[in-house]
Amino acid sequence: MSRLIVVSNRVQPPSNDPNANQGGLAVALLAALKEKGGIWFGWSGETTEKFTGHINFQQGGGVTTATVDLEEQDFDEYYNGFANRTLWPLFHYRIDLTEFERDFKAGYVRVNARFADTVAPLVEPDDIVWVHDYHLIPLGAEMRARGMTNRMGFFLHIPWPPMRLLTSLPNHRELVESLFAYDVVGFQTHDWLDSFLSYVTGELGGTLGDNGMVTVGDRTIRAIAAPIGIETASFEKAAQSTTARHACERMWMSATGRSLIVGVDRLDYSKGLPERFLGYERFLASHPERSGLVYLLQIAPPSREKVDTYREIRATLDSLSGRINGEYADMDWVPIRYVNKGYPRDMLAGIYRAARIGLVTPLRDGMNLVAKEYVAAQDPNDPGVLILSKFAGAAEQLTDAVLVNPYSAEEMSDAIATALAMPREERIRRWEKLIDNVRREDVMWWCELFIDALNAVPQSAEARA
Ligand code: ADQ
Repeated sequence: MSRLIVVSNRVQPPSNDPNANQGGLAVALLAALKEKGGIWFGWSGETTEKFTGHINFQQGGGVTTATVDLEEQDFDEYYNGFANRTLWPLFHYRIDLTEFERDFKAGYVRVNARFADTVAPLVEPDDIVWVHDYHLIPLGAEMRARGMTNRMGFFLHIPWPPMRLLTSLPNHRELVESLFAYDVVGFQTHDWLDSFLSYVTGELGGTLGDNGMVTVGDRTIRAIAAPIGIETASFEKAAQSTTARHACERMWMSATGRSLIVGVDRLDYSKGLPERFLGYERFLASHPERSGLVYLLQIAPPSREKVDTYREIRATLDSLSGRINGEYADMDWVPIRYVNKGYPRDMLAGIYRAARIGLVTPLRDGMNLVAKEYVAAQDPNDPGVLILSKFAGAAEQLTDAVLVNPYSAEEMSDAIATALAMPREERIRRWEKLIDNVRREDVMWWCELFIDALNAVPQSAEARA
């Protein structure tokens, strides 16, 4: 049986501790690796003076991980540079924040080549290789250039931008053409897939065949939509754990009868946090009868703090929450509780369960797992309401949420009012449809969907050519 080689920017080390705070993606990939055998390769998160290619292997829970350190310059140009200052904003439609620097691109190409050099000796001819995310788009082409003929797939966790935006990237053709080194390329939604296909036909003169087959020049690949899910069963269980119950009770006690609205996001401009605060402010202004009866808990742990735009968003939110609280708070009530830290998964599940509304309003998001976690954590007899941005990938599956345009403070305000007034029967009716999807299309389903697509690719390079 062929082994699975997973390559991503960062690697989650396997852990035998059941309370370890592992994300759903790590859990799914580790489970797939355990079943098929193989290796998870990526950056250790550490920097070193000179790149050596020395691999640190770790074993645990039946899985092997392999990590390498990168140079400080790689960290600046590849990770903080091309990945997070160029591709991340551009792919989230933020051309105003996108930085175009030749050094960033050079660092990106260099690190992808280093990854290829380091991983190539670990891969056996029958292995299937699954590469993750925007950090590693050219890795497939680099591996092919080193003679690897394995079946290879690539999954993009973030949106694919519209053609006109993508063409503003210098050398955009080279980047997209490099995707044709893979055999299967996956996107979170049909929307992102369609944007990719329209670029390929419009810019690269590609042609579309049956079953997602796409041809450019002499290369044919399969492009699919494969929406990522969460570890639903275990999240539902987490929401009923003792820790979750305590967190839930703590929230209720501190709420003293007020309705809780919760937001949980990495502190990132794509998550639409200032717009969310402004939408909530509009709600407070237009619904004075609700004053003192509701509050917003926004949990937002900082991320990517070496990038200026991330420091700026933090300053914006500090001042916005201060202004709104200054204007509306009373001696026994603050309308926004704004917390900059992370919580363990069980506790988070309890907080979700205590909330009457889950407010998930990114301006653009590949999928958004918080929306799915909020649904999984609800009490089936008295579920809360999910308010979800139309521009999150999750909106393609979670159509029974209250869908909003996150740019419109008025729509956000109306949605909050609707959700607070929503009768229990309607909340239950909507939630049952939402949980049905979150259970069916969970993270293992996603993982199998992608691996099945890769397994369906003819094994020999000649047959694929
Ligand atoms: P992210 O942009 O990181 O992921 P998201 O999908 O929402 O966004 O996942 C965030 C995860 O972090 C969730 O599991 C959430 O519980 C956790 N988290 C957030 N705040 C936390 C806190 N304060 N404490 C503890 N945990 C917290 C990228 C893409 C998404 C895509 C995922 C997976 O941007 O669109 O859904 O990858 O493909």
